[in-house]
Amino acid sequence: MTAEREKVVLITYPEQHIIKEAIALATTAGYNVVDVLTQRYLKRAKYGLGKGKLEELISIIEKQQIDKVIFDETIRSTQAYNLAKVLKKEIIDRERLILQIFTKHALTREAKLQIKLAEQRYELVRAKDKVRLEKMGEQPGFFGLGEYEVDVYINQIKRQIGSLNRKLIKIRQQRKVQRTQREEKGIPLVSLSGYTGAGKTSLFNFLTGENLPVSERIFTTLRTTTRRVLGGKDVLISDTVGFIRKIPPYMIEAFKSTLEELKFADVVLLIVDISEPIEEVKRKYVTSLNILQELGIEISDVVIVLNKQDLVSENKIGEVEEYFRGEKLDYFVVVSSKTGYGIDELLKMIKFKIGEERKEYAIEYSIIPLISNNLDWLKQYSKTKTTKLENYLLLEVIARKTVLKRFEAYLEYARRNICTQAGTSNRT
Ligand SMILES: Nc1nc2c(ncn2[C@@H]2O[C@H](COP(=O)(O)OP(=O)(O)O)[C@@H](O)[C@H]2O)c(=O)[nH]1
Ligand SMILES: [Mg+2]
Repeated sequence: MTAEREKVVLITYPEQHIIKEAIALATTAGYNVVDVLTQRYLKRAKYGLGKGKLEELISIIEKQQIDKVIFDETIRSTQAYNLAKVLKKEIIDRERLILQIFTKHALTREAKLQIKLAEQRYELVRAKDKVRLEKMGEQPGFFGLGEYEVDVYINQIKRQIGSLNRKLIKIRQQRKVQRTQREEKGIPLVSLSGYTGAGKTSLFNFLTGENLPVSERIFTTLRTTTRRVLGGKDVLISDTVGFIRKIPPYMIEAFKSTLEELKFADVVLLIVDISEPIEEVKRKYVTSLNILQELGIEISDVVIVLNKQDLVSENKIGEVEEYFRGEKLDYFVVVSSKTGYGIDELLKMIKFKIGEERKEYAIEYSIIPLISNNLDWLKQYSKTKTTKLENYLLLEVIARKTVLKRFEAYLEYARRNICTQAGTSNRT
């Protein structure tokens, strides 16, 4: 498999955590990182790189038969042009790399369109740069385009952006319908989230792979047809695109829609790399939680997975646990996706979270016509018993928490509707 991957040399900053993230990003995008070059400042005018580093890069490219160069910064058109001219290799800058990762992870049509939109915005900025260069006469005949053709090119991009925006508006109107269709599948879904490099894919592989004893295998992936059974039920698991430091604002929508599947999950595992300095662990955890909340995920559906236990001292684990205990979270667990430490406990928590609950609802007869479809739906995914009482219908339900939550949302909506109707008729 490695043989098919394109070989890249990665240029980034010297800080350890930045190098780690850059490698994880490149790997996630499907590249084989064969060498890493670092420099304290990557925004030098001509090449982004200093002269010495540039020579080093040229020799790496020759010796190791590099296919492409990844530049872990945003790169300007002039720099890209200068670099490509000297290196004779395609340069992928940080923004393009992130776009490639999003493209790989986009499942829905909306996510795909959002990414196309971000790509066009990326192009537009650079096209403007090209025009500016043309006009200043800095790069006569840059990319072989005349001034007229460049304007045509820019207009083309703008038209594309307009058309993508219109398609997205339409899709948003249809979105509600699609979401319920997916939810109605009724199979519990566990989704992995967390920063790039935290260990999502490693955990995914551990949970779905051969390293678990057969009795513990509960997962089926979204990408294969193999199904593993837990007490007569399948559980789906999905890996997602990682959170990334410094996402440019114009990519946020693409990022969010790529992560939309998290909203369908019964349980969201938030993977945190505890081998990083404690301050970094806290910072990333807080940011991750904010992202999840922004996406509309309830904290009660989240299990914090403190990963890479095998790299950390007992003392540090104590410190980390103390912090998370202070956060008053119900569910966190220390694991290693490498050795399997803590995985049993994690599985127990998952099973508990997707387990069934019993609840009772007193439903006014007046709203029953409004929720009759929802009642049919509920019956499909739960065990229900109804008793007719004088003032209301008593509904006893045993179902998964997500099913119950969904039903409660319908119920609330119906009740609110009845109230507004009553309110309006009072006034008239
Ligand atoms: N020692 C150790 N390394 C791990 C563990 N989990 C992941 N890794 C390593 O961390 C890096 C990033 O992991 P990956 O699963 O690709 O992270 P992702 O970006 O969140 O999918 C890889 O080099 C993994 O081998 C772990 O529990 N222990
Ligand atoms: Mg991954």
